[in-house]
Amino acid sequence: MTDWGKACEAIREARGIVLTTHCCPDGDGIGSQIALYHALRDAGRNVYMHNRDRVPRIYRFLSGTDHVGEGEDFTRKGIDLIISLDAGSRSRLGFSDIFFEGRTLLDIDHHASNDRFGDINLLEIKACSTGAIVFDLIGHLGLQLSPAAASALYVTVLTDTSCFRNAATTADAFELAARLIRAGAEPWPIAREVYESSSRELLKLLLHCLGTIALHDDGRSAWLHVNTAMYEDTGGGAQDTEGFIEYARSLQGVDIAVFIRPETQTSWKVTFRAKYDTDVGALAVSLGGGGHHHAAGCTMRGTFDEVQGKVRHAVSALLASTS
Ligand SMILES: [Mn+2]
Repeated sequence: MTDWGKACEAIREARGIVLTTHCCPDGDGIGSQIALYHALRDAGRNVYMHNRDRVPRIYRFLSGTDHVGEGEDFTRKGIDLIISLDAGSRSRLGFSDIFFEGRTLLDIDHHASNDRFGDINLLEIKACSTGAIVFDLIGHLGLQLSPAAASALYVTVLTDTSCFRNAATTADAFELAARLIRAGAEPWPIAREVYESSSRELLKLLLHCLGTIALHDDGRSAWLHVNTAMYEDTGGGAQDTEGFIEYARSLQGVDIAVFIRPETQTSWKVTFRAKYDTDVGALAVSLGGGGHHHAAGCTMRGTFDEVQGKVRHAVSALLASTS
């Protein structure tokens, strides 16, 4: 049972609210944040947005993104409620302890691996996106859904269903999309912004990345990576790599796709996608990360070869157990 009462009460009673999402934010994190911001702001509430990392370029067309603060420091006074959107654990937000001190933490998320890190947890594992939970929350709070908020929520559904293709693509997801369109979201312009506005740097980086494609496990796993040298060569960066992994999953016969990119100087971000029933969420958890059944990830320390070796071992073991 989802405890809407506690979440609504915390929001109604808060003096100041900050909305935040995970590091390297995606369309669901940003869209959920922007939508809830508009709904609360339109109701005259004292609400702010702050993330550790920048809003990716492809989401900056959403109205309100220029009000999103960034960086590890958040010094605004009078904030007594933090709302975390689309993050499965507190560490995914990327802030130090001081950010959380003396503030109530409301965790709104749909990741199966969510560790209930909030003082209040609004978790709907079956929701197609965190935005779908935000949509219901806006209704429970009796707030208005403006066209700007509807557009932001449409982005959450579009991106977390991989354009209405993956396992999250349910009748509920289509029904929500229809309601958002009736509330003012425009599917074609939004799809153009998100999927048809790539920079040249992104395409150059993709070219490098596709050159690394490797098949293992008798063609059941496909591997792609980028590295710092490729960023320097192309002018592209980590934020351009969202979706690269889909090229690995697109190969016939591939069950697990793996994408590896630098996270810091000594660690790597490893992303997993599954095409059939293999549980990459559990795989990511076993490697210290988390996520969904078909889409997950983790961060691992070491050299590229060390990290790739460990992950290859884990993927091979998982595929051997399911063949
Ligand atoms: Mn999500």
